[in-house]
Amino acid sequence: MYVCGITPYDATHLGHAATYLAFDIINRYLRLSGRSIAYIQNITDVDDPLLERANRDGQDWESLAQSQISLFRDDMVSLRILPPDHYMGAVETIPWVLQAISKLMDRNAVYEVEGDLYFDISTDPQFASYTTLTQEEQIAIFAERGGDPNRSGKRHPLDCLIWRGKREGEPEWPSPFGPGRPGWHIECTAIALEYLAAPISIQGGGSDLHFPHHSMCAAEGRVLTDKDFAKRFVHTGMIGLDGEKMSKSKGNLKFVSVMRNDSIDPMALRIALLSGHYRTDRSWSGELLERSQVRLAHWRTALASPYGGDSAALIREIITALSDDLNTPQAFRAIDRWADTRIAALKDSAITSDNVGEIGQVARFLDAALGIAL
Ligand code: 5CA
Ligand code: ZN
Repeated sequence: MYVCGITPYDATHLGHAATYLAFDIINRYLRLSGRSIAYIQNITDVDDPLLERANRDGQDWESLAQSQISLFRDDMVSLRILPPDHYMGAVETIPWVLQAISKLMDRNAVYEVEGDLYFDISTDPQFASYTTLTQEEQIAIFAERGGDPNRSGKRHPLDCLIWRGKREGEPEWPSPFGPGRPGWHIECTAIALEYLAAPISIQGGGSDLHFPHHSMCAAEGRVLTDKDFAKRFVHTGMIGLDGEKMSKSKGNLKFVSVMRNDSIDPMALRIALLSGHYRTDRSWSGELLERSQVRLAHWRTALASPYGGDSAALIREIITALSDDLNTPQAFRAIDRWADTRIAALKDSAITSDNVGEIGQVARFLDAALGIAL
């Protein structure tokens, strides 16, 4: 499983957190069901938006990236997200990108425009076969997401940059094609194929990456390997705030680290972000956080209660829910019902060996399958 990682500025907002939580549930589910899984994630630690932010703030781009990566890692730990097996930055994987570019060149899929190298999308006859967007829409989104459809000298507006030649004031690395830095899409293609054989089982990320990013990776991967790049593309819905997508460009971000500093229990954030289905766009609100805090307290009370509740039935219900395209809302409703039963039993039960229940088993299962530590 390859999941697109952060560009390390303005991390970690609740949208990022929701996306990595969804893949954490997939990771846990596959491991629990006995599959072996290699989980790879990148860090886009050199790219236009990061350099622009560093310039804007008069900050060194490397120290900006390092500080945000370290914040992100602490946020992931606090949210109890299992770390990927390999977590690789673009800067440390430049040799893999150079290899991939050479191989694309061997396949006549690369051309030069004034010192910059472009991937020629026409070399993949299936380019964009996963999208229903018209070509006009593709070009508009490509431009929004850092593409340069109007640059003269390009063969096709959607051809994407894979090596950006040296520019004054920008970081650069030596290469057989002249000094420069890697383009965005080729970074994920190269890192994924270094660890995983095509077709990889899952390429994942937020739905904002569907086009162009994952279409470009798919096309580059197909030209590089003569195989499909991924068997499945898994895309998470966008988290919004007050009806708008939470994004760096809109500046309407809620940060996990700020909430942690405000002593908000990361388990309440985990419950809040997983209480909607991972594929749907959903909205963050103070009210959702409050409801999730109450829910967490309710589950904790239930766990501390000595009475009742059928733990085996609850575990079955959770597995059934997760097996249905990771239906965490349904799993959480099952936990609510189980908690209600245990708390209601407090009123009129006497402790007997029949109604104690396998409480340790429930706690361990919620931890293993849902990452929720009560
Ligand atoms: N570095 C690239 C991927 S190679 C990137 O998109 N970085 S990012 O920092 O912008 O986003 C990191 C991850 O969070 C991506 O998978 C992205 O799809 C996801 N994401 C970004 N904003 C949101 C949001 N509002 N809701 C849910 N997921 C989001
Ligand atoms: Zn990516």
